[in-house]
Order: sequence, then structure tokens, then C-alpha cells
Amino acid sequence: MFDDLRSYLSHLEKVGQLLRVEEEVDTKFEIAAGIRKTSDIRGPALLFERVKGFPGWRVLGGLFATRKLIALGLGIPEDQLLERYLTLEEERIPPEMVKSGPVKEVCWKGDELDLYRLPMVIHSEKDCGPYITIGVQIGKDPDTGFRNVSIHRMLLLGKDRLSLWAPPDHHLGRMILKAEEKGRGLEVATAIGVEPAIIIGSQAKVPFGVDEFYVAGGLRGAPVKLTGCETIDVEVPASSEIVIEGVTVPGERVPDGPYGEYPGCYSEAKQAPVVKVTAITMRQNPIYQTALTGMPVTENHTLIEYANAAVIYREVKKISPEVRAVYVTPGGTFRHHVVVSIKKRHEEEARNVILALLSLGIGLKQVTIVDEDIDVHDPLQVEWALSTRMQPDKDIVIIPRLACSTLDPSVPVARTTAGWGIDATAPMNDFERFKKVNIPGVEKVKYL
Ligand SMILES: Cc1cc2nc3c(=O)[nH]c(=O)nc-3n(C[C@H](O)[C@H](O)[C@H](O)COP(=O)(O)O)c2cc1C
Ligand SMILES: [Mn+2]
Repeated sequence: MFDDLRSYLSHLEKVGQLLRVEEEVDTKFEIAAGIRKTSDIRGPALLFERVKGFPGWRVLGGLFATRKLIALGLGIPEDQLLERYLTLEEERIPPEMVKSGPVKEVCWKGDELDLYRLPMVIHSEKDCGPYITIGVQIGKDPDTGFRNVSIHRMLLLGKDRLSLWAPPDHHLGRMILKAEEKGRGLEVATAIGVEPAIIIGSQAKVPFGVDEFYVAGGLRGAPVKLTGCETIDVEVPASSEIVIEGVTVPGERVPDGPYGEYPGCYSEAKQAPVVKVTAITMRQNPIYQTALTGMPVTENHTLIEYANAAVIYREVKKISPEVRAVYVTPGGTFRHHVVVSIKKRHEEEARNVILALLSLGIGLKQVTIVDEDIDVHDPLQVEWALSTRMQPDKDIVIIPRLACSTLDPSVPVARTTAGWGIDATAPMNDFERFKKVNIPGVEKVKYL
């Protein structure tokens, strides 16, 4: 596995998946435009080597722009990703503490501390300002002290002030509220530029109380190395490119948004907590990393795909043990729509699966269930199942008003959605009539 971001980038360069951009780029739109294009053409990750107004800085973007890049980050062949991820996510290797690390090479405190010196990027046209979009936040629960690791965007507010978009339905948001109830701020470190397993591990849908560094350890097959911060009691990856240390300001909220979000639309301004920065440490010649969110597919989507697919797969398996495959679809923003293939043993099994998935609260709005002979990854086959194995008056389930973490702009009330499920499986006792037409010997045709 990779010890730090730099060793991973060398690996990517060797396999032709990293492009160094020599042309000078502006932090306003130009970097995001490059990431948009590479995401759309399924191109390489981009290392911008000349950033206007930020001499000496490099900006990395689109590190997870494609599924291929996720596979490279985990060192798993692309076609085995879900299968291997399901096992590795449960390995749980505890992190290891080290005295110091490269992230301590430079330290800004007091007057030197100035967030405007970091090449923060303005991404989409109507975004309200420059955001840190792929900082990994590390915080500790005020009651139990367990660590949480997750990613939340931060808007640049001043020399030493950032917003932190961590709503209460995410673990860090809950910790911020718990600290406020005790009349305190929450100490939060934000690590930018870490090895891929930490980023991917931070997205695992594990319960409140599970330290995602354990998950990252399992994904990389070795402990994540952590070191203490300078001004707060939080541990961070010792080889991070940059770490921003800070404390939330109890009770303070600032407007955050509009911002181009994962459904492919802008989210409106929301009230976000504020972080007062206490120190910034970094490597010499640091690499600043940014990530694009917006119309699928971006790295915000690819990074959530396997975390979501894993939690869905495990849920389906409880009800339908012979589940064959699950696919959270790109057009469904990798969150709103899942296609599941099952081998049913009860005529109505699909309906139970639909209800279980809609109640998960992870943002699912549409659940399509197909038989095992349908390839869930092939939209043609899925639509064929809908066209030939489903009658809308009896095979659709609609559930109004479900709590879930969606940013879908069509919902009438924030974080609440209706859900629908489609049972596109054929009747068990009459399956013969629904079978695909077959021509013997297609596999023997050698001239094509
Ligand atoms: C690039 C990227 C950006 C993200 N930005 C945010 C964000 O701004 N706010 C948020 O609540 N979640 C954001 N997320 C999703 C959370 O990091 C993710 O749901 C995480 O698993 C939450 O951790 P938790 O389960 O410990 O709460 C982002 C994810 C990625 C990959
Ligand atoms: Mn968590």
C-alpha cells in the first residue's frame, strides 16, 4: 500500500493515470474546469504545477474522478471492487501513533497563520466562494472521546476562519452540537492530501462510535500512522500534505452556499458552524488537493459508490440471502437509485427488500428489483425487465415522507423524501414465459 499521497502519485504517473499540467491556471473556475473535463472523458488525475498567485504551490484535482482511480487507490482490480471492498471494510486495523511526521516540516501560528495563502479553489459558476472540498475532518466525541473521520466542505471566511458544513445527521455535526451543549467548541483537525485509503475509508457507512481510521487501516492492510496536533488534542495522519487545526465557535453560524452539489444542482445557502483556526502545519512544497462535486460523475460520486453499495448489499442479504448484485446508478447520483438483482424464494420477497432499502435513510429514493438473469450494470437489460416483467398498477410501491440525507432539490421538505420501489421480477411459478429468447451456439461464433 501507499505510505503517503506522494508515493501514490508516483504510482499513478507510472501507470499513466496522472497528468502534470504545466499551463498556468487560476483557482477561480480553471482548475475545476480541468477536473470537469477529465471526469467527463474518464481521464487521468490532474496535478496543476503552476497556480496563478500561488508560487510554489501545486494543486491536485480529480484524484478519484473515475472508478478506475478508486480501484488503483485501493490496489484492487476494477471488476472485483465491491466484492473485495465488502470484506476489507470489516477488517478494522487500529491506527499507530508516531512521534512526528512530514506534516510537521512547516508550522504557521500566530501572525503567520493566513488561510489566504492556501490555493483554495472556486469550483462552480454560482458557488459563493472558495471552498476546501476534500479536507478530512478528525474530531472526538465530547462524551466518549472516540474519533470520527469524515469529509465536510469548508468555506473561506477570513485569515483564520472557515465554515464547516457538517449537518447533525452526520457524526461530526452531532459532535459539534454535543460540545455546544457543554458550552464548548469542538476541536477539529482537517487533513488535506492524504493517502487514498484514508479518503475512501472516511466514506464508510459505519455507526457512530466507529473510528474510520480503523476502516482505512483495514482497506490498506496496515495501520494508518497518526501524530498529535500542535494546538489541539486530536491525532492526524503523520504524512498529510497540510493539516488545519481549529476549534468550532459555540453557537455561531454563517450562511454557506449556494454551492454546486452532488445532485448536479446548487444547494441554497445554509447555516453552517464556524471553525477558528489555531495552527496550520504542512510538508515542504505542499500539494493542495481539491475535489469537484456537481453533475454526476465526479469524484464526490465515485467516492461514495462502494460505501453505499456495501451498506445496501448487507441490508438486502438479511432479507434475500441469495442477492446477486447491487448497483447504485450514476444517473441516480450514486445515491438516489439502486438496482438489485435477487433470486427470490417467495413471490413477494422483492417488496420486503424495497421497504428495507427505502427505510435505510441514506438517500435512496428509487429501488428497482430484478431477477438474477438481469445484469444490474446494463441499463438496457434493466429497462427490458421494466418493460416485460412489471405492471405499474401492482408492482410499484410508493412510500411518502421518509427521513433521509438527501440534497435532492425536488423534495418538499429538506432531508425528507418520498420513496418508490419497482418489483420488476417475474412470477416464480410462471418464469418460463419471461425468459430471454436464446439462440444456441452464439458463443461458438468465431468470425466476430
Ligand atoms: C469529496 C466529498 C465531499 C463531501 N462533502 C461533504 C460536506 O460538505 N458535508 C457533509 O455533510 N458531507 C460531505 N461528504 C460526505 C461525508 O464525508 C460522508 O457522508 C461521511 O461518510 C460522513 O461521515 P460520518 O458517517 O462519520 O458522519 C463529502 C464526501 C466527499 C467524498
Ligand atoms: Mn462516523
